Amino acid sequence: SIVVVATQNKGKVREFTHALASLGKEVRSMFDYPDLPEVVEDGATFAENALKKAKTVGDALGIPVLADDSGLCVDRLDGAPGVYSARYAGESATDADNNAKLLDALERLQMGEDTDQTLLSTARFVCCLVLYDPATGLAITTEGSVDGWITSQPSGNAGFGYDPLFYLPTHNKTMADITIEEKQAISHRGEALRKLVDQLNLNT
Ligand code: ITT
Repeated sequence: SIVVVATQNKGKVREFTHALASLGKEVRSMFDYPDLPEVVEDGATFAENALKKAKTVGDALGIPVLADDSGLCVDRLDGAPGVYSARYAGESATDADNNAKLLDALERLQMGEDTDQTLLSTARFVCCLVLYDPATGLAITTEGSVDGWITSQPSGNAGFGYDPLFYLPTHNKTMADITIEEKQAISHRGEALRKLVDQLNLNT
């Protein structure tokens, strides 16, 4: 069967496709449905934005839709970029732009200090998933997170977004150095998805 994910992020599509294949599900994304209404992501929280995406696309298609709103919260930046993670360096920022801006912000903070640390701050990835059914108006929400450090030495080509800067002490690698299977086992998205599947199984 098919699962529609209300996303235009190719990295997310790859991860959902991989995770849901083992459950016999085929993933479709917003790339497969032209002429969808524009989603306005102006919520103050991941949960609000995930619900907005799921509702906009679910109501337009008339079928249940899954949405993912996620981001990186950096402690030394008081939780930024947070809900602004995708457009941290501007409205049409690339992953490279956002990563450069993050390192710049943290390296500026370090300038006044007498240290030269590689690990610049603790941080966490957060993922909020919403599964919305337009037939009932009901939405199921789950959340996952993973703790790590922002490293001044980017590494790895796997994953997407801030993954090359997100150092995992448990692996002595960045999130972009590990495989998609390893990422799924520990990531914010993997955790949120397992919680969602658990809830759906409980309700059937
Ligand atoms: P959609 O709204 O179309 O799903 P988006 O990229 O705009 O795509 P978000 O608004 O949820 O998605 O922004 C999340 C940003 O946070 C994303 O662009 C990445 O920069 C970052 N991010 C989220 N999950 C990540 C992950 O697993 N690894 C690296 N960066 C991640």
